[in-house]
Amino acid sequence: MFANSRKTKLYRIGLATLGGVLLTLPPGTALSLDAPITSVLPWDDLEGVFLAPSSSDPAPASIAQVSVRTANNVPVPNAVVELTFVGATTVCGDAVLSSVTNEEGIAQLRAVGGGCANAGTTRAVIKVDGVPIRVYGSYRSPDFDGGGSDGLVTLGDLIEFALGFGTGGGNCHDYNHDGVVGLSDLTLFGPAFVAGAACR
Ligand SMILES: [Ca+2]
Ligand SMILES: [Ca+2]
Repeated sequence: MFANSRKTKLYRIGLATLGGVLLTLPPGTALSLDAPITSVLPWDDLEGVFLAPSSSDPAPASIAQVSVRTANNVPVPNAVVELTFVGATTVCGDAVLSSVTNEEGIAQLRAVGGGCANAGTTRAVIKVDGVPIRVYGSYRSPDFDGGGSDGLVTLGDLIEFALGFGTGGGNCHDYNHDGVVGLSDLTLFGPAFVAGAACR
């Protein structure tokens, strides 16, 4: 039930933003989506974007499936899905920040990179055909050593993770936004560190 209310909140943010965009669009601009039914998984569940530098076995949480459907629940193919960040982010060359929905209305984004941005009303935005459908308040990554990101998950990031373990309060390594750096975050940090994730 909590998850549903969270998703409803995200969707309302999307709709509110959509309303703002509609008011600012030039006259005559056509929109292919009126009130889209969308999901962005797993980032909706994590309540933010999870980035990880490149590795041979990419972190599943860094790969998002964006589902776009009309208000009547019909898949929307050929829609351009774009992800942008607001803040100091490291984006690796093999990141996929723009994609097109297939016949099932699904597009895949790959947040390959690092960095952390918190305490912002707009830190990451996903648009469909230019219309914002998600506005996330943060993005987080194992590649963050307390000062920034360098495209590598190394000892400095491990130290920062370890220092934060068991604490909360908006820590950059609380990837699932449950208020504490815990075991669920370790399952995301560990593989990136062990694999020596590094930007290509
Ligand atoms: Ca790093
Ligand atoms: Ca957590």
